[in-house]
Formats: sequence, C-alpha cells, structure tokens
Amino acid sequence: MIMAQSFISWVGKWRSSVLKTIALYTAAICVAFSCSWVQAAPELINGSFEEGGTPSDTAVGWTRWGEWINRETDWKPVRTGQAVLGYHHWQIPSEADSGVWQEVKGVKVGQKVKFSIFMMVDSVSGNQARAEYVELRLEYSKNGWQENLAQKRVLLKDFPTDEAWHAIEVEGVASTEKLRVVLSITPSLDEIPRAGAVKFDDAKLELN
Ligand SMILES: [Ca+2]
Repeated sequence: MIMAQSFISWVGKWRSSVLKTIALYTAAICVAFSCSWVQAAPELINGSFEEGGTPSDTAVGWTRWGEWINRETDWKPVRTGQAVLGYHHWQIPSEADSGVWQEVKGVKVGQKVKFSIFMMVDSVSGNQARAEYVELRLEYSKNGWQENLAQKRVLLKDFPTDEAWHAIEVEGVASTEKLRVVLSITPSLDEIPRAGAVKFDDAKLELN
C-alpha cells in the first residue's frame, strides 16, 4: 500500500515535471521564433529587392509596368543588401508613369495597414527637371477593377537631395482581405530635359 502510494506520488511529480519541461520548451521556441504562428501577418516579398527575377533587372515578387524602373545591383548607395529599385528619369521618353506593385493576402478587414519605402532623390542642375512625383497606394479589387483604399503623393520638386534615405508611407484601414501595394513614379511634364535618378529600398508592410 505504501509502495503504491509512493508510486502514485512519483508519477504525479514526474507528470508535473514533464509538463513544466514542455511549457519551458514551448516558451523557449516562442521566444526564438517570435511566436510567429500567433502573430502570423502578411509580409512583403523581397522588400529589399535583393532577389532578381527574369530578367534580373526585375525583382521577384514585384510586377512592374512602364519604362525604366529597374532592379539595380551596381547603384550606390544601397540602404540594405546589394540591390535597390532605380528609376532612370533621364531616359523616360514620355509622360507616362512607371512603377511596381505586389499583391498581399491575409489582411484582416478593419486592420490598419501601413506601406512604406525608403527613397533617395538625385539633385539636378538648373536647366533640368526632376521627376514630378512618387505615389504610394493601397488598392483593392472590386468587380475586377482596382480601387484606391489610400494614396500618398510625394512631390519631388522640394524633396531633400541630401544623399540620405527618407521613408515615405501611406496608411489605410483594410476593407478587404486582399490588397495591392503600389509604387508609382510620374516623370517631369516640363519642357526642360528630364534628369536625376530616384532610388528605392526596403519596402515594408505593417499591420495593427
Ligand atoms: Ca536592398
């Protein structure tokens, strides 16, 4: 009888120590992997443009349109890694815009969404024109059409040309579970020659 009781008590202690160990390991894994399954949130693919597509001047995960918005691996400075997205304003032949976009799935309706990217703008001489503006947009699809959820237009005329990276961003509240983040650049519409590059790096999506 005494033996049976001490056996039951031993089993009880063993179980509680096993449970403690499991709890400890779970906590450790949670810390190591930032509880990613708890906070599972969509992230942008290839936000630093490091992974080249085919051709290699495209960036994996990003669809581009228009002229001269290329993934560049020999432009300096980069903000992180080896690659940036570069807009060749001096080579733009028309007034059409250029840009890239990416679809994001798994957003919750009502969630606040922030799309940001770092930008660096070249200075130009007096008889040359910088690109007109950069626009960040959050879009959603409705009946097969793209609609704007939010947009931020940044005029480049007075933007700092201090060879520093500056974050620009757009925020909105999701009305659908699928969004499109869009980076669009509009060239100068002036008569004087287009000049100056615009560089982009480290696109990021934040949700809360
Ligand atoms: Ca990069």
